[in-house]
Amino acid sequence: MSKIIDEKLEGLFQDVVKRNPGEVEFHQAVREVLESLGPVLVKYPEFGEHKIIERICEPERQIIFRVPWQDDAGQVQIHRGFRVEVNSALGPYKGGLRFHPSVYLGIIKFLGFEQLFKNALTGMPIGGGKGGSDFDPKGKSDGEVMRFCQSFMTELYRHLGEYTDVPAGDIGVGTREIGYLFGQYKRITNRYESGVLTGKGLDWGGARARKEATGYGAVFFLNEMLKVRRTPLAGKTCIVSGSGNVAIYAIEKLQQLGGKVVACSDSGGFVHDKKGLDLALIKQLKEVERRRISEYATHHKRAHYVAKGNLWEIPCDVALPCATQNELTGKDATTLVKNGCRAVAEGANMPTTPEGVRVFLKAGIAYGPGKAANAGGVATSALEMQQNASRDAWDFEFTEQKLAGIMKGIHQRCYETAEEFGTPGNYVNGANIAGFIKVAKAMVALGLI
Ligand code: NDP
Ligand code: 2IT
Repeated sequence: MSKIIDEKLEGLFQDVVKRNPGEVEFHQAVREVLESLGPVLVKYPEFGEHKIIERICEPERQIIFRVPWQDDAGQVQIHRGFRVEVNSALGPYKGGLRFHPSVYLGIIKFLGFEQLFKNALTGMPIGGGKGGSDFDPKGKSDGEVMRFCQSFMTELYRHLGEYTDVPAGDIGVGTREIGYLFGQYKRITNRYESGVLTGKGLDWGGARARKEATGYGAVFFLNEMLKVRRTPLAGKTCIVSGSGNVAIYAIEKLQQLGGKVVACSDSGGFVHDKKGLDLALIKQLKEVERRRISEYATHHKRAHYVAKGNLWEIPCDVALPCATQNELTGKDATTLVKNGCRAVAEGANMPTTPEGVRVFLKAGIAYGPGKAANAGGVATSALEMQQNASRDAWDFEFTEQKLAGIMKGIHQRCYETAEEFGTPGNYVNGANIAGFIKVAKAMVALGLI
């Protein structure tokens, strides 16, 4: 990279920090992408002339709104809703909604920024966006969640549409929440517009394999990385953080392919079961009863639960962070590598801190960053949109095959791009560069809009 480009990118980054004060996760996501882009600006000087990076770092539209609702005790509650429409050069804004008390603008902007490149990598016609609220669905009754979702959609609906902006789930937003959101959208607009939301239930326009897609996709990506290294997944000891939608289906696919998954977690702590996790029990506890993972150990005496413990200290061959951003630090990465971990695939968005990423890259292990490894969820959302548009419903095997093919394609794109730009095996550069070039070329073609 030339010194001039280095300085230009550093200046661009400092502008982003100045224009978006306090949004540390957004700064982190931007910095990580910019660090890959020096050689791209040398190869494509027109991206600099068209100020593509400056434009990408400024979302097309940012919507912030009040969400008032009434709890079961009759008390009025006020939350804040967000939708950040990052970029629509490749298609309608697409990306999930996160309901979690930690949500603020900086989290939604980082997620939307990552989403843009991830969506580009899938090769499907979808732009980037993200939304959510600081509402916490945990511990709320179905009625409270419904009233919140109805209030949220009463503002958001005017910004959505199957050709405009298509939300889906993320942390705290699953089929239940998507159902209430879709019901309110339908009621307000008087349109059964299935393609306006993805992650719907199978009885009302949802796609088979969407629920499984992010976790399965992360394992397909992992498997592709292992194939390059001629290492089989079967027999490997694996750990997975989280025990939500992504974690559960990552565990399922790891087990199907012969991996031995010995630990998973939630925000309270982790459970360690040396015999291998009982996934049916985890599904029952988490998907059906909405309980804490600590209860796993009350059902299986052989397992032990560690409150507030550090999951990454468990020795493993393969680690899949599937909970949340910055859950795996530089120190954790060092511990993992020291204990023999040779492959990491990120089901979550930006789960590894920049220090952690550096440790993995330096150690030369197979490291698949979230925007590549977890793209199977949004890719299958795009398949759901396809089925909705053609009023069709594909079977599970067909859809899973498509997902597997898409993940193979993403892996190949990242692998080849990393090589082309002089950093073979570096999937961080591969993903950032391949995703960016696709968006940038479309933006140049569409003119200054
Ligand atoms: P869920 O809400 O289903 O599950 C989230 C899991 O992560 C829970 O086990 C939760 O524990 C844990 N978690 C959440 N926040 C924290 C925190 N601050 N500290 C520790 N643990 C935490 O969400 P998903 O499984 O859908 O999402 C998980 C990750 O995957 C997120 O990063 C999301 O952005 C990403 N992702 C999701 C996709 C999807 O299709 N759903 C697609 C691509 C990426 P607890 O219940 O205790 O809060
Ligand atoms: O981070 C993600 O890719 C998601 N939460 C899924 C987005 C989607 O539109 O399916």
